[in-house]
Amino acid sequence: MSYFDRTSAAGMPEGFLWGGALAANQAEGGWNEGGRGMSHSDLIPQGSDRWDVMFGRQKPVDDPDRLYPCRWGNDFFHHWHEDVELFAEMGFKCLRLSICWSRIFPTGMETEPNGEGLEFYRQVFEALREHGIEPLVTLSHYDYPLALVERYGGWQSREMIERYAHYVETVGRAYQGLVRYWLTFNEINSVALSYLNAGVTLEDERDRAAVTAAFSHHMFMASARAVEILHKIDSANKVGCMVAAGATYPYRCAPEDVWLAYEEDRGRYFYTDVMAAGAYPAWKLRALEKEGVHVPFEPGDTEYLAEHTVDFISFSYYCSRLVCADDQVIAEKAEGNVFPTLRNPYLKDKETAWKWQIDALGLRVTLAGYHDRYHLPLFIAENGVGGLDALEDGKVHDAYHIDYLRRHILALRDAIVEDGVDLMGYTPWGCIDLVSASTGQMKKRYGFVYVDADDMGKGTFDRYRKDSFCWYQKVIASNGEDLS
Ligand code: BGP
Repeated sequence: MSYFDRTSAAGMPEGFLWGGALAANQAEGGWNEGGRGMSHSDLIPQGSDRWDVMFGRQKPVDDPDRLYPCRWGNDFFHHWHEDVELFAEMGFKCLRLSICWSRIFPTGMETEPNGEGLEFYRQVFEALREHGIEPLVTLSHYDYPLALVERYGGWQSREMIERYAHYVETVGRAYQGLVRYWLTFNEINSVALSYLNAGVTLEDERDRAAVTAAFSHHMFMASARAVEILHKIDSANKVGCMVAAGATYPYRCAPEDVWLAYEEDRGRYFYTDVMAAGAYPAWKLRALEKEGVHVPFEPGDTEYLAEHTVDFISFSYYCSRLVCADDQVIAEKAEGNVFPTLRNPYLKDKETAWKWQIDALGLRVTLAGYHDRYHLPLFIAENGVGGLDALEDGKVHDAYHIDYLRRHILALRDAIVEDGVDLMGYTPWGCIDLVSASTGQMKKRYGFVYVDADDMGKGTFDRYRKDSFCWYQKVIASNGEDLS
């Protein structure tokens, strides 16, 4: 029997947090309701320039003739009651969701929070708890109050740390006892490519290195600040970081390729080295010095980062990556999550509707990598495959989705049982269909639950259980023993 033909992941630990993940910017909608302020993600348009805006190469503008899918998402804002019921029916032990900062502080500058916003999340968290579902809350998932972004140029400014700290303190106090697991920034390493994830638009690429170093440093300091604040509020709080992960493979066994793959992974580990191990690694400091890039360290920053490291590491995993040191070698590029990669010929037959490759064993490699390096608890905060689903007679047959998840659950089971990885939980991405971050489409679907809405935001927004819904319910009920 081959590795992925198994139909049982027996041996999963008791209390494992099975669940699903979503984020305010892609699910919530209700962008101009409940006293919410405008968020910078409300200005990421559909269309050919979407990537230019997202990558921070073009300034986002509010154009009445354009469509901005984050403004409607899957309308969780109006459907959360039934969504929580559906998650409970599947047996979720955990739901990863994010708080929209501008729902709490509409411009980010207020001293007093928006009561309606606080109340909204309170009700959601309470409903989750009533069903025994542990909320895992991302404090910042690709959205900042637009006013802050405009005022400070995003995380380029150190002022952002104070605004973020005030927000974290507010929600930390408001939800004390309701929320125990927190993530500071979604996919923090994505800022290396997508400056807008740091609230930055950089029309002049010449400043790239210095600006990147500055906003990354400020985000690290803010993340450490969140750790300090949340620990002070409640010593039971567990605070994690979140990175876009995926081990890098060398295209050939040429030492140059092996070294390049090592360098790529080291670049990914840089973020967890700072947030989990508490220091900038030597290679990074030397590289910055060589480039003549100044990191805006202030007195005490080094000690502060060392003191307030995270309790656990969470990451998204969609696929491994592949690199080659020689441009002359014929290697195709592949589509993938955030970071570019070459197309891996060994994964060739497993490509999906959006051409993201599938490598379940790569999840085990990735888990082992983090475990061996940091010896901290880990959390798979995102994983999944976006596909085209058809609703027919109220049913959706998404066998490809089940197959993807089954393979990845086998891999994570082996990481736990065979490799001794301390894995807290697994929250597949987009557990209910939502708007895609990269394409802005609704038709790129990850969910166990189908949402009747199209790319234009039209539809009934009614919810339907897919085949994968019943399958995952069985997986959770058997604690992974039954993957059939
Ligand atoms: C990650 C993001 C998520 C989510 C996911 C899937 O990078 O953290 O927000 O969107 O990727 O990507 P996409 O929506 O582009 O398919």
